[in-house]
Amino acid sequence: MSEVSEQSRRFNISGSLSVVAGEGGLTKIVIKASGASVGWTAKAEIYLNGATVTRYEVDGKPVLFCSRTSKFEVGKAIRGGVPIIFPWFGPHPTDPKMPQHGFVRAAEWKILNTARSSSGVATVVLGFEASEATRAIWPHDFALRYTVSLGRRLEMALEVTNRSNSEFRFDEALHTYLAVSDVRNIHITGLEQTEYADKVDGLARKRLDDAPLRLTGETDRVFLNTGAVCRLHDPARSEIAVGKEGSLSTVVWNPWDKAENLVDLAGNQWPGMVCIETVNTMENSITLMAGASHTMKSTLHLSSRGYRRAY
Ligand code: TA6
Repeated sequence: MSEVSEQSRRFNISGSLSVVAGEGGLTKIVIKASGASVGWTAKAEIYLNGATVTRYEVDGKPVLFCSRTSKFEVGKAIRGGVPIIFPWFGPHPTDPKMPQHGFVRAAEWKILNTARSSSGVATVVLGFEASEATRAIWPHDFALRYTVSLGRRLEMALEVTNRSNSEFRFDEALHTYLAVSDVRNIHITGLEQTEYADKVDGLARKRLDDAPLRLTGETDRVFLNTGAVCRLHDPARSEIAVGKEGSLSTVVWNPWDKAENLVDLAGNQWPGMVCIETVNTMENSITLMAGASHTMKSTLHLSSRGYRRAY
């Protein structure tokens, strides 16, 4: 029996969830949910490669961006959706040979559990654990559990457990690519008056003023010490709220014309996306005691007429 068919047998939920072969033959989980009471339908897809949520739609409207030129290959990060960054954010702090953004976004995760609630919410739990290979890169024992719940909102919770006998410090991110009509016409609220490190200006420390954040060129900002909900306002689409728990950093990124240097984001796709990432990095990195766990959660909610705001 193939790996996919064995996982289908164990984890499929009729009418809600199926394990199938996706792009490049990579295993993906397709999830459907609907709210009979108020008539919404939602769909999501998660690749076991990096436990990457690559698709999230509400009433047929896409919330996430995934590059048309993304690779779908074993050991390669997917360009789009919600890659998981752990245990360092950005370049490795000391070794330039190490992969950017850690090593779990290009690793194969395992399905631990699937379920559907009486209200129609479908949940998948994925896992990834330290191994000899990871300890050779990052000398700590850890376990990750990633819980994705699809209902009217998409909830993604990353739990890190320290299985070492000493504390360790780590960065983490849910590196969310949101779909927009044109990044030059959107604005983001929720980060007003917030300090940030500007990665396009030598990490200079700045503070946003009272105006909503509008992007006018390459933007790569690490907002710090903020637990705020961010709202993405797009004149051509419904508002998207990015809520979070257990996270004090928020990153806003669009490569603008530098995207042409990214083979998996080529073809002038950059106007169609903006990253609003749920993060812990820099002075918000997490120090975890031996045996302890920490959970960071990101929630995406597409506002549309007739629904009360989740936040
Ligand atoms: O989150 C923003 C960022 O750190 C940018 O600096 C840019 O490097 C982006 O991540 C994408 O990184 P990647 O390694 O996926 O090309």
